[in-house]
Amino acid sequence: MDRNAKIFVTGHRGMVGSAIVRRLQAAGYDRLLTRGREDLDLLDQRAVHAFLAHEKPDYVFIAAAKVGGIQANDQQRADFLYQNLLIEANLIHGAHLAGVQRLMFLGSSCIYPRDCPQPIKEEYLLTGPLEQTNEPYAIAKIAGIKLCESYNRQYARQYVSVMPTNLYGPNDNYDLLSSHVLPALIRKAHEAKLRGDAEYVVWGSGTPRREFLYVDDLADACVHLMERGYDGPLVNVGTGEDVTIRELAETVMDVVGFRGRVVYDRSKPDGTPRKLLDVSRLAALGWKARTPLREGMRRAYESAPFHSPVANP
Ligand code: GFB
Repeated sequence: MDRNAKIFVTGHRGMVGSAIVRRLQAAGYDRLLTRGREDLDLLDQRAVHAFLAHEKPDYVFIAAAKVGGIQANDQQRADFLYQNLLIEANLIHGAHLAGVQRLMFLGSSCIYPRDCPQPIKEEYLLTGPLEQTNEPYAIAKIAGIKLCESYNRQYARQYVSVMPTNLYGPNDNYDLLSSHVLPALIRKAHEAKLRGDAEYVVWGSGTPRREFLYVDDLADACVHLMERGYDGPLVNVGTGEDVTIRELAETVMDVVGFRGRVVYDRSKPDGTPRKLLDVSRLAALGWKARTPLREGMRRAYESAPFHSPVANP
């Protein structure tokens, strides 16, 4: 990527988009294009197409999406499917109409079949049924991957898809009903510590396994792939290591400094039992995750909106 390239990062206020912006700025890319929801509604096809036709960016990163944890995905099924389909269709087709040659689409590891072999290789896509709690979101993301692939095949575009594992870091969502597990546990452990509670509640059985990637590592991988170029159609981005939710809950307690015990609320869903990504394609492209889970968790906790270093030494 030329340092003078005009780069449109969508979702720049979200956890992923803001990390991509930080990473691009640190590398000296200074023609970044961003728009808040109040200025550009990504659900509005006409507005998105007009914006892209006018700005004609050289590169587009699609980090904008309706996202959330297991409960939000399960309960807001129509919103997750509809909004994600519109966002990606408007941006990908609009980019094509505006002559954008290079685009990166961000997906998620939940696009793979629920019970596929572990670790998950890119070629397992569409080889079996999906996990029910996030099927609408996964279907929308699979449609985005296929849009990219199809514009490449029909119009010789270079639209690539990256599939990150579960992410965490600065600008994460800490709302206990809609967040992912890691920010939820950080907040619950923090509040339990402040109240002097004896225990904190973790959803499900504690046995599912998840792989966690610090979002600045993801941003680094995205920029690496965009700079290097790759043929796709998709590439997994993860650490290659996973932990049980029980292990995660205990590490969170340690990092936050809450000395209680974990209780499990088994009325909440476990979701998919395991989704560990095979990251060998990414390794062959010259990239590896750097931030260990405990270190990333410490940074996430320090940057959490409710964390005050003075009140909580
Ligand atoms: O992170 P999470 O919401 O999403 O949940 P998924 C991961 C696991 O942590 C599940 C358990 O087994 C949850 O039951 N868990 C324990 C909790 N305590 C909590 C808690 O307080 N809050 C939450 N949220 N979980 C999402 C998908 O799946 O992952 C999305 O729904 C997307 O589509 C995203 O792919 C990365 O890993 O189950």
